[in-house]
Amino acid sequence: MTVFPPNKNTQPILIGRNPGPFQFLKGVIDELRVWNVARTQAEIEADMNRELIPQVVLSVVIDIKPGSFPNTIQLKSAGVVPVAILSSGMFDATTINPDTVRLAGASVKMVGKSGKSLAHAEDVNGDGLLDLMCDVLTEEILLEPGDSIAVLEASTSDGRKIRGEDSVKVIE
Ligand SMILES: [Ca+2]
Ligand SMILES: [Ca+2]
Repeated sequence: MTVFPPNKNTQPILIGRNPGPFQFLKGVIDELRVWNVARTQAEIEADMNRELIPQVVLSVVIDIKPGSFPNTIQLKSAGVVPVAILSSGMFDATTINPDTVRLAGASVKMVGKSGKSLAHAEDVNGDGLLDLMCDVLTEEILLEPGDSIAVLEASTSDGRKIRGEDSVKVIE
């Protein structure tokens, strides 16, 4: 790719066009980026080899307090809130890294000396696909009384992002 103009000046930046006689690039320009610092060859190469489009976040179905409704969250309780992340034909919830799970900011409770996340695979909704059951710490939940939606975000072990939400009834 030709960088033009090569020197610092007050000329407008041209992209896909020559500064002289009107001459336009015959082609397509994609993933254009402008930096306010000079970049090294290595940095440019690293970017070229990396996925630059924003990562697609996969929407998944979650069930806070499986088998129960409304999904009451009592903020001052010291316990945990169980949440199931459901698998589908498109998505295997057991590929989620439990350490990355955040339900309204709250992480999965850790147990044991090695700090293992309190999560396990279980077919919560009886569709034959194993889902991921997690117990998140109530004290970490960033919701207020009256809030009606809780969002869960997590990543799979291969780095894909997922997001799901469920209704909640938040009380003091
Ligand atoms: Ca529920
Ligand atoms: Ca299931």
